[in-house]
Amino acid sequence: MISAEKIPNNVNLSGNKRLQRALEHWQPKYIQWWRDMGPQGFQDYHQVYVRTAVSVDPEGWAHFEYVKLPEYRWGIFLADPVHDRRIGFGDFFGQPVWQEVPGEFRNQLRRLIVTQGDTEPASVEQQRLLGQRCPSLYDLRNLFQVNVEEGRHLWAMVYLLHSYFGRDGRDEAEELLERQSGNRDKPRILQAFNEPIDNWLDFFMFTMFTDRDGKSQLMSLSESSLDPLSRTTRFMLTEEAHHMFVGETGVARILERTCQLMKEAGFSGDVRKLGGIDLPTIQKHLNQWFSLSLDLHGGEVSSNAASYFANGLKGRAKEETFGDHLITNSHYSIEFFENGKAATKDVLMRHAMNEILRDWYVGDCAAGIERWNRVLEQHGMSDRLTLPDRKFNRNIGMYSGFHFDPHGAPVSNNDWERRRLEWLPSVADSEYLLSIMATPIYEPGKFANYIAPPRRGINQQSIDFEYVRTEA
Ligand code: BYC
Ligand code: FE
Ligand code: FE
Repeated sequence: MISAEKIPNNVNLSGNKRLQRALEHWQPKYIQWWRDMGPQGFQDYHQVYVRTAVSVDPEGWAHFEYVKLPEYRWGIFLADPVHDRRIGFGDFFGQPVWQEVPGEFRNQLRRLIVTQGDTEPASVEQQRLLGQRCPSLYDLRNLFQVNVEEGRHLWAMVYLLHSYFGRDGRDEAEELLERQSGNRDKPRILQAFNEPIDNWLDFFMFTMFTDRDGKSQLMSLSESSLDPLSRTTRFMLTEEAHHMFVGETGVARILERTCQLMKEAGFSGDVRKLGGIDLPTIQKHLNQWFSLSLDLHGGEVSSNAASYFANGLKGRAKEETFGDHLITNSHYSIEFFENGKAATKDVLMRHAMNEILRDWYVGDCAAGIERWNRVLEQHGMSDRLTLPDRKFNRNIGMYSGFHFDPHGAPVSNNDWERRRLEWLPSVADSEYLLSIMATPIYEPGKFANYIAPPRRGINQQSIDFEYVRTEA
């Protein structure tokens, strides 16, 4: 049994017996899910040096301790309320925000919360084998930090479902533990969350690009008129920053090591012969996860998105920075692709909300690519990584059903089949990556050959700190 204190929270859980009981009922199912579907081989005998949120202020937030993963204290935290907060966009602009779910928007809000909630456990499932292939204890700890926080994000959505959606909220909370990443019969809702993450290059690209979609979507949900949703997602955003840090620095460290190995090989040899990861392989994984994550923003023209905006459920990232929050008659130019040709057309801006958020996302990714290229530059390399065009490898929206190369030029079906493995990871690439990750590194301060050590440790600990320890 759990007590309110065992679930750290700032929602006065002990003062709400009905909710407390509902969560007490859900909690053992969650733990069972974590044991079955969470990090394989790291349930009972390992202690991990993780950060646990015990309150939303900076001190409570930076609380570090060793814990066994199933004993992590998954908490429920909402960012502090904003006094007299008003609806910031859409048809109800300027009215007070909602503390309860309006009946007419119940289905839409439930769907948004369920979709958001579904991604969180999905990512834990996708990453469950990585601990057995880790490049260092430092990285192993970062993987588990990300995993427990995604678990906490699931708790955050389950809290909303239980608190505001009655019986169907409870049912949805159960189903969040029943769908499974990659399962043929009951897959996760969004496609990127059914893709395997077998190796650490995939993991770093996922946390760079797919967690950044988390940032996009959480930013837009934090604008929501439903105040508890806004406050929950605002706090989740503070955790998201670390996930993207893990991805960005992970790839940067691989790049650094690749540059060293290229130099050792006299720039002529194959980096793979030295056990490193060659730049084309890195670019292919970048292409893969960036394009999958573009799909996560939905169709370019979407009546769902228009309705979310009109009803004040989901805004633009940084809505307050826009001049017009109603945009009833504004238009937005989108590049259509018809009869084999591109043609720019104006659509009602409210229908283009997914594309507007994608614009923000692409810009945020581009800044990250520039930082990666600085590593190549510092090592005197002329090679550069690039973001593929947003039409490349799309399965959602108006470019799906056509093929484009990474520069955005249309290619025929035949050419696509012939050339796609120049642009996307092949089975041979995956096999190579698995081969260099087959032996995990569990010795403090040691790093796999394909990745450089980080600049510094976690929470001012040294790099050779024992971030994960095995119980005697
Ligand atoms: N895969 O009207 P459209 C995170 C469906 S990541 C499969 O354009 P809409 C995290 C769509 O449901 C952030 N299906 O879509 C990261 C619709 O179906 P119906 C997660 C897709 O609704 C790392 C149809 O296609 N949060 O937190 O405007 C680790 C037409 O689509 C996909 C959210 O997603 C897809 N990719 O936009 C851990 C926020 N895309 O109606 C965690 C909540 C679309 O025809 N979700 N479809 O049956 C949303 O805001 C929206 O649902 C979406 C889609 C932006 C995802
Ligand atoms: Fe998350
Ligand atoms: Fe995340």
